[in-house]
Amino acid sequence: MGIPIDKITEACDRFPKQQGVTFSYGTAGFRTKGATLASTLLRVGMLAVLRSKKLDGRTIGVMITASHNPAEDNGAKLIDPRGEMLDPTWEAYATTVANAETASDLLKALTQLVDSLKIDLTKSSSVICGRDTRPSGNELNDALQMGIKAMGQETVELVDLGVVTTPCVHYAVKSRNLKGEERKAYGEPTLEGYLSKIADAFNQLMTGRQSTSSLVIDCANGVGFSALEILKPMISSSLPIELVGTNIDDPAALNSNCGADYVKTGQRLPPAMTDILKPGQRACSLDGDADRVVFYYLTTGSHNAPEAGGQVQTEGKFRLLDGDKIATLAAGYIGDLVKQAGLGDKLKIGVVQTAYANGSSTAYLRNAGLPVRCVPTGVKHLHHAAERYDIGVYFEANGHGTVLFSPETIDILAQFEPSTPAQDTAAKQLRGLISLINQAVGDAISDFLLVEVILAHKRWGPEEWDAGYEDLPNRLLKVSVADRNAFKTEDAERKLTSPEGMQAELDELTRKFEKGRSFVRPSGTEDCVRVYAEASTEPGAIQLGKAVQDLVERYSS
Ligand code: G16
Repeated sequence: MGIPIDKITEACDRFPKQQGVTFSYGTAGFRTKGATLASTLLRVGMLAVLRSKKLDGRTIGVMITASHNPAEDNGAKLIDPRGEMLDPTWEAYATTVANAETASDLLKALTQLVDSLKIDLTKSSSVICGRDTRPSGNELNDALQMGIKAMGQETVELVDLGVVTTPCVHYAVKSRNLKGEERKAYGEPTLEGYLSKIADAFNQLMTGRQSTSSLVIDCANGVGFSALEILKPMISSSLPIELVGTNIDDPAALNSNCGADYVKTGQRLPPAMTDILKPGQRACSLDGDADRVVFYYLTTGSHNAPEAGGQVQTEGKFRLLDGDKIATLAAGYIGDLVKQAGLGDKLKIGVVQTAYANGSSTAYLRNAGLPVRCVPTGVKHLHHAAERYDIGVYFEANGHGTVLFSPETIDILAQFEPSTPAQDTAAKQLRGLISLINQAVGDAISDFLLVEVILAHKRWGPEEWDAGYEDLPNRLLKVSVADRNAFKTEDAERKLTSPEGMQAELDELTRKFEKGRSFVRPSGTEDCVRVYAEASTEPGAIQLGKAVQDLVERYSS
């Protein structure tokens, strides 16, 4: 049985590739203007079928989203059978197939793939797809499904989850690839199945605890709102939530003046929170597909500000609790539970960060005796690194992350026989966390519930959480350049190898600032170069950021 030439050709005629446009599978899959992507989604559908056939019919996922990017952008992520990101070797195949200009180029590329990987086309295949609220989502979904059907013919099982969050698709893929009792224990592969699984775990973990106040959640005017409307009544007895950023009917509102990226990059409150958030109340922002979250609050009184020489009296000052703060909170709490269970010698915890992690967070974790690894940006890199630990905590500063419990750790906890009531309580907590925390990928919803559980158990408000360490002042800048690919990096993106000579200049600049640290890397999701700068003082961070921005502009002109 060969590839279905007629159907592929027909599908290619319906969704032709724009000549001269080059697509690449970047940090989080394909991502660009939604209007140019139909041909890519068609090919992603075909590739998903081949990947499934190659893996004996195991379910593969496709999520149509551009996450934190503006509404006119869109993208596609392929999801592997355990709910993890696509195997890196297939990223290259995806790029090749997406760039085949004509139907005959595409047929050639697909045939080559089938031959070289010895894919048995008679095998059945299974694909689950979902999309966020973007206006281009429907057309791209049509293209995707046409690609799936063209390649899968009568042997494909296709499940369309509709408009859902990205983590829901990851979860559903993992669930669908489990069988019988295992699936029953893990949860049903639907949005409702997912939300009721984490709501049950959350309510269990919150038994006898009370949140200090309601949590205000900015849904970024995206799909997170639809999911939270379903979740809200399920958790209302443990945690009252107030939703803002709920306008999913106006496409232009998505991620605009709201959302995790707006808050983290600008270190500011979303305008919709201004009249709602009270000092000392917890708030968080999701992004457009609800796979990342950052927390924040307004101060109630004095806070520690080394840049101003110690304690300063302020009320209503914005304070960010980003992915680094979530990682330190989670690693500390889980580490304590492991010790309380008497498993400190058996279960080792490690933390994975990227170069964007604030220097203070890394120092704090190391001082606490935790191993910390730095890997390149992208959930796929963090996830794999975290899998090496018994319990791997990974978070990007921008709020992407989760906590992974290795299969051996899950077994140890399942079979654990406590010697004391305290050990029993700690082990139960850990087992509850495994159900609450998305083990396939970071999820804004599961992550904010995790934070709420920890704060409720510690009886902490946001200020107590924040007091762990003081972030070094920092700046995150986007610089438009003619060709971002001219900027190449090594050492987990902390050093530039190209343009030649630029890293030496950057080092020289950085040395001028106390605790100065800066790096430059091309974005994998936007057409820009990102600059990160931190220093011991606020003016220092601003000055260093600006100087590095000037350097980027000079080298790109
Ligand atoms: C994606 C990735 C993240 C990454 C972010 C920014 O997030 O999943 O791992 O941190 O892009 O990447 P870059 O700096 O390369 O543009 P999202 O929320 O857009 O899917």
